[in-house]
Amino acid sequence: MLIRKPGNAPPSSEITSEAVWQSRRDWMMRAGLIAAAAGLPGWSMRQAHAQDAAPLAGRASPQYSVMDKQTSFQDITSYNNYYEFGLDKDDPARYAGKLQTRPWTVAVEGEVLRPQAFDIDTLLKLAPMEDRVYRLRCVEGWSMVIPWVGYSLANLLKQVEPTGNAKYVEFTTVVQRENMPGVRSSVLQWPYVEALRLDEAMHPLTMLVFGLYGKVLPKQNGAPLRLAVPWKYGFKSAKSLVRIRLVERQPVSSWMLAAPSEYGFYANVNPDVPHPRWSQATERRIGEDGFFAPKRRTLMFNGYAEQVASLYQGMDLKANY
Ligand SMILES: Nc1nc2c(c(=O)[nH]1)N[C@H]1C(S)=C(S)[C@@H](COP(=O)(O)O)O[C@H]1N2
Ligand SMILES: [Mo]
Repeated sequence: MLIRKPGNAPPSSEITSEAVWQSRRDWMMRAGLIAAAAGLPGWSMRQAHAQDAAPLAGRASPQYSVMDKQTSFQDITSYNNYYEFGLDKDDPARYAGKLQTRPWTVAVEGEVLRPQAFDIDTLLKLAPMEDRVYRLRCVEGWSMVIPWVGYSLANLLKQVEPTGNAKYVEFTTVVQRENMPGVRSSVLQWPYVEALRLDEAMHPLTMLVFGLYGKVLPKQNGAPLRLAVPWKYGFKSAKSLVRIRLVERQPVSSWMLAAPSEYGFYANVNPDVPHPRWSQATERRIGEDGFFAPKRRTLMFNGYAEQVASLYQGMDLKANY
């Protein structure tokens, strides 16, 4: 088990090394200035600006952090899936700059006693921010280790008081047609919709994320707030949330609509259940494993079995993929 136990927590400087940060940022700024001086438009300049994010402090949360080597900020923010901005891995970093993240409200509604529209500035203060290092395993076969900043989604769900009829939680993400070149394509149905069972949504590991590496979340990673559900494939961790609805029946997600035999509702990381077109037994850690590196074994529930396996007791995880 690779979860940190309380007592051997690393100093928070290890989680967010400001010195490393600063020097990387300086380098990027200089690279950006050189690009501008050379008359090079675009990508490198935008990269430089994208790193100019405001700090967002959290307290270290060793009990919910893994000890794996953290993926670099550069890789986390330049190798993305955010289909609203395009299908290529560098499209989100290239185009997400136009995303408008203020004003921003999140409607929390449905089977709740106190439905409410939360302003982003209210959500930023709703619970203490925590630094949590999570694994992210994409269904495509790559993985990263990301130091998120945020808090358990349960903090928000408790505020609205779910009724006895609430069994599932549906997450809807933003559509800004004029700012999102990818939504002209019909690879997925927009808005991007994901969902969890209520007990999964209430699990303390399920995180509402506002930042990474001690900074406000970059737009390509789902600003101003997104989910992180570390024991499920990455597509469950919906970005740029605008609505959270508690419902009685299991919602149909965008990925289930697009390819029901490939993407199920549960989408728990499971090395024993292959995707119909490829194995899920191994993965490539971005920034560490080259294409010729020995295969890294994928862990059941992405290594979080100790915390979450009990949620699925008695369930056939091959049928409920
Ligand atoms: N709205 C939205 N959320 C999304 C996606 C997307 O295309 N649109 N892609 C998902 C997928 S497939 C993954 S692997 C993760 C990637 O998160 P990251 O770019 O922060 O690493 O975001 C998920 N959330
Ligand atoms: Mo993914």
